[in-house]
Amino acid sequence: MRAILLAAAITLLAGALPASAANPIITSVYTADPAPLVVGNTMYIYAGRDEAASGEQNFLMREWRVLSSTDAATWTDHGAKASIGTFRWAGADAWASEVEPRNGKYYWYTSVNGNGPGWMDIGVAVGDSPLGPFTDAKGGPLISDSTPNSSGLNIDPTVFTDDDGQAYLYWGSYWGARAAKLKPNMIELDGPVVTPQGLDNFWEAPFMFKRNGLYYMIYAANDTGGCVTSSSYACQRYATATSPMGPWTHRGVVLGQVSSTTNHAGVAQFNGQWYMVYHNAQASGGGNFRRSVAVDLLHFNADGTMQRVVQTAAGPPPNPGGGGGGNLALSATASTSYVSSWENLSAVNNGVTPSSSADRSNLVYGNWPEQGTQWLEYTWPSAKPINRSAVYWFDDDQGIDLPASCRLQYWTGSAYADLPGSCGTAANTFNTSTFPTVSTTRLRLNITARTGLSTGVLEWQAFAA
Ligand code: FUB
Repeated sequence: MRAILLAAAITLLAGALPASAANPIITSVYTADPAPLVVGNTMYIYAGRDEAASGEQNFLMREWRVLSSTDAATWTDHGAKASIGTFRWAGADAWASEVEPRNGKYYWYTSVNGNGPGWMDIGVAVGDSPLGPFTDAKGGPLISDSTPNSSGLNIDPTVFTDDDGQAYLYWGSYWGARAAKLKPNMIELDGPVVTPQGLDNFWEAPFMFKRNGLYYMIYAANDTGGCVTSSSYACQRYATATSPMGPWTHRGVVLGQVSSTTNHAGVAQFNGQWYMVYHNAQASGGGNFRRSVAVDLLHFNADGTMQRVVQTAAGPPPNPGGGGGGNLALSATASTSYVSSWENLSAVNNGVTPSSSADRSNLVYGNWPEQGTQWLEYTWPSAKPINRSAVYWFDDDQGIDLPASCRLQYWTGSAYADLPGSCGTAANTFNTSTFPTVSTTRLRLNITARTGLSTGVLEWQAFAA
């Protein structure tokens, strides 16, 4: 008992509260406006804190907190790492924020109510680590109502740095999205404020990221044409572009209405899996001004469009990665002995987590009408240290069934060698097998069908040791 109390005391002294592995991810305080950032093997979420009393009809927000996880399922609250007091020129309203790394520093862009003319401003704090400590980086607002062509409400910054090092700031509310380039110092605009085109029904809360060379912008919209049941609520629509300043092409709704009126979200890839972080009013005693951060899986289709996020109470399963190495299948080239012409080999490593072995909502790989033993193989241009595989079988209850058996092999450089252990043939789950680390450019999955049947795979993962 004393040991347990001591451990609890040490945790409290360290200022970090362990949390549960379900949605909402933190229930000790109300948290809102989450923005994710992955650094190494940790996902951080930067979030505001809702302090409004029960029944109050206004935001009371005075600080920004940092949450972190190494498996995207169990979260630690590190407490407030910035607050209104971080900015001497500000006086209220610690609204939505986002952190962007650059040159070993972490720039925290915040919506905050300055003491000067106008209402909301965007400030920048900077720290040497994802947990700070953070101090005001500029000594005044980066964006205010006096910035030429600024938004009707200057809140909700999102900063994205492209591969060439150019950083972009998007922000805005009241249907007024705005964008500007940032100088390399990250605290000054580099050129005029522009009004991005193509963000259909934009209301507020932009969040920008890039995947496979395509730029994505998710943002809150509040139209009743497929977004929400009442315009006091919001959904997350999204648009894509081939250039960071647009023009953007609207693609649809990626997160439907949530239980709070506001809807604010961010996206991150972590250990090979994509996630959406957002907020809702689901915590006990929660409400529109007492919101809580939730995390759920985000899936992409083969054409780069996003599936609508399924909001869950359970949250995502733990994803500790392969010793921090992540799912190497995502960077592998897949090949096979046979794929049915109406099905897709690319299904096996498109990063999807199926909901069951009958899940046809994404691409599927199947080899009907071939029988006997068929194979799938991953190839990498250079050798990878691999010690874990996980395969999710496809079963269409027709010609494709769970396999009778399977066997993993790796390429030694001159021949295929068996990996020890069974690779598992269970339905509705990832069949995980671990083995002593091999360094190889090819991993092969041999699949032997049941008599008279063929086999299929929804997803096959391979993890780095
Ligand atoms: O939390 C205050 C404001 O509500 C945010 O800045 C908006 O995005 C909305 O979530």
